[in-house]
Amino acid sequence: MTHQLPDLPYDFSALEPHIDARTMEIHHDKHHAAYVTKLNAVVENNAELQGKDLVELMRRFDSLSLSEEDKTTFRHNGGGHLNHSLFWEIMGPAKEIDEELMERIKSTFGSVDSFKEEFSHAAANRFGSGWAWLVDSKGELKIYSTANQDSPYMQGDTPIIGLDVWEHAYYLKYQNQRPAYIDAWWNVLKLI
Ligand code: MN3
Repeated sequence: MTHQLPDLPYDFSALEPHIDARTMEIHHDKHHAAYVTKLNAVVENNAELQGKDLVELMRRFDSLSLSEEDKTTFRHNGGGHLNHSLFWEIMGPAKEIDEELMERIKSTFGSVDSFKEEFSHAAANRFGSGWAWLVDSKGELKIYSTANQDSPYMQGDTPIIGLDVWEHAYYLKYQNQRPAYIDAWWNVLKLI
């Protein structure tokens, strides 16, 4: 197997009460695991995807010569694997403030509060399933959202902070209250 499900770097319950243990367990053990399984299946069928770095492949997604069906499978599951692998790492039960990132955020968005406001707006207004992102885009910080599991690497950007706003990320605890989940999530984002 080429790609592997990373271990969660903390217990399922570590992000309580903001994200509940059952949601974390299903999200990691079922959803993320399924992306990895389907990614490995499409890699196995396409030599073009074998032995290559996933980020590198995603950066040149448009030029991949897979069948349309395999390209869609790779987009959803390669993106899903990359996005969730980052998501687990940027969260934690205790803050580990990234001072350099904080300074960049302040100089780009004016203040941490205005950054949070703009990011939360992008997350709340992503229609349907997707992600909100803080990315490095050619040296500049930018906020936007993507649909489904589309990765910022597909447009040449590097994701720094990503928030999963698929219903599977919050529905057990927050039901249809996505803004309440977004508000709570800032408590478990360890970087800022
Ligand atoms: Mn998810």
